[in-house]
Amino acid sequence: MFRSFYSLAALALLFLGLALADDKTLTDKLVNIYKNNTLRRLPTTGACTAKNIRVRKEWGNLSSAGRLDYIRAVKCLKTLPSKIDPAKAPGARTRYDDFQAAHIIQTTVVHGTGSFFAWHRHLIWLYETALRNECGYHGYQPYWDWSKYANKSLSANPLIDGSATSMSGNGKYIAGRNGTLQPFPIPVENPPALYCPPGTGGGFVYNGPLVDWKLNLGPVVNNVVTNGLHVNPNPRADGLGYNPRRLIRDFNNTLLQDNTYAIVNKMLVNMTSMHEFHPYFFQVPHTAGHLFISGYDNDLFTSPGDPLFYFHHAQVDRIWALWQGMDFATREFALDGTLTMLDLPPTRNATLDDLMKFEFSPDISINDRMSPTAHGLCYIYE
Ligand SMILES: *[C@@H]1O[C@H](CO)[C@@H](O)[C@H](O)[C@H]1NC(C)=O
Ligand SMILES: *[C@@H]1O[C@H](CO)[C@@H](O)[C@H](O)[C@H]1NC(C)=O
Ligand SMILES: *[C@@H]1O[C@H](CO)[C@@H](O)[C@H](O)[C@H]1NC(C)=O
Ligand SMILES: *[C@@H]1O[C@H](CO)[C@@H](O)[C@H](O)[C@H]1NC(C)=O
Ligand SMILES: *[C@@H]1O[C@H](CO)[C@@H](O)[C@H](O)[C@H]1NC(C)=O
Ligand SMILES: *[C@@H]1O[C@H](CO)[C@@H](O)[C@H](O)[C@H]1NC(C)=O
Ligand SMILES: *[C@@H]1O[C@H](CO)[C@@H](O)[C@H](O)[C@H]1NC(C)=O
Ligand SMILES: [Cu+2]
Repeated sequence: MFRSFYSLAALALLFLGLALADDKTLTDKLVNIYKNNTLRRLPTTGACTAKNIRVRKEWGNLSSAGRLDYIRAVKCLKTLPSKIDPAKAPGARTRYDDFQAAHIIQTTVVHGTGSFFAWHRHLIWLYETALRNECGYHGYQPYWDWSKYANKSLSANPLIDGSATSMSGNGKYIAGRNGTLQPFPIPVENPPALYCPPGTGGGFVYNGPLVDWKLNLGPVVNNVVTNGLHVNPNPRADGLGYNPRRLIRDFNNTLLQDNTYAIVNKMLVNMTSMHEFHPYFFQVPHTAGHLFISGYDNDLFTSPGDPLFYFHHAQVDRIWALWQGMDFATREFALDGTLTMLDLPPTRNATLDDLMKFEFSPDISINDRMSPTAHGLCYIYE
């Protein structure tokens, strides 16, 4: 009760006091409230305390050595053998592919559903753990702060500036393209479709550490509108066959107008119920971040083929954690959504007891991935 009162009082004060402050200042204040609320309820001894909690940082806040260590570890995952049952994903060749395979298999039940946030929270944690335990990475999963770079040139973001300490840059520009249209993945009447305009790349990634990056799985979605480069279809309809190819990107900064500090603030302060927060977040800023990266050969199913996926989804996880941390009493265990994407076709609401599947890793309940500081998790975002 006290905690809840404290948080609401703090939010009310922010309303009055900071109405005129700029958007970034308000986001910083909200981050501090989240950190405060997260740290002050941790026990002083035990597995997760304010002293030993792991800190996930914005990529620009990692040292050069930290960035190089991360890049090395991601490339290492691409050299280790796959562990997933080959009957599930015969095209998976590397450890990196396992995570993408799990995402492809689970796509239609973990997007626009009640498990969307919790499922991706666990996937990122499994990925971070593999980078650390199997490839000797010393840090934690960094995130991409969309808002920080939303109105700047692409080269202002050290994550994607194409330098040796970035995750590589844009794809080579290909003019005269039409954009893509992703059909809804489940057969329903009058299905919604997702259009992505052509951006500023469209070709293969040509600079930075990922120039030789190979995708093995997918694509799954056959884009209705053709684009710049021909992408061989996967030998299997489910996209889980072997289809080695290079990485395509098609950055478009304009799409990040849906990801500004003002929008983040509105979500954290004014979207007080999960029933407002989840559909908006899933459909607008989350989708915009994906479409920023690429419009084609980077569909809803196969998007973890590009390592930028984990930075985007760490930021999605961060904004959810911030939202929860504004007022744990009312928000920590809030769920919204059913078992089917956008409730098409209609199904029952998801519950905390529902199990989520990871294919190469044991099932886990939604309940056990609601908190970043419980059930074996212990991290906070800067
Ligand atoms: C965080 O908590 C400390 C004391 O625990 C307090 O002094 C500080 O003002 C708090 N900051 C925010 C942003 O609430
Ligand atoms: C980027 O996205 C905007 C907004 O959807 C669109 O108008 C524009 O055509 C896209 N492409 C480029 C190169 O700006
Ligand atoms: C774009 O669409 C037009 C009209 O449908 C078509 O003629 C053209 O071939 C398409 N361009 C590409 C690159 O596919
Ligand atoms: C970016 O610029 C546009 C147009 O000038 C403005 O409306 C928007 O608020 C700006 N966004 C950020 C994050 O500064
Ligand atoms: C929340 O909504 C109120 C009323 O519409 C508005 O004045 C305020 O600016 C909003 N706050 C944020 C952070 O968007
Ligand atoms: C399902 O959840 C929504 C809000 O997310 C709620 O309005 C609705 O009443 C719930 N349905 C049932 C049957 O509990
Ligand atoms: C980056 O690190 C500095 C110094 O530790 C900190 O003050 C700042 O808040 C961090 N920025 C972000 C975006 O986390
Ligand atoms: Cu996803």
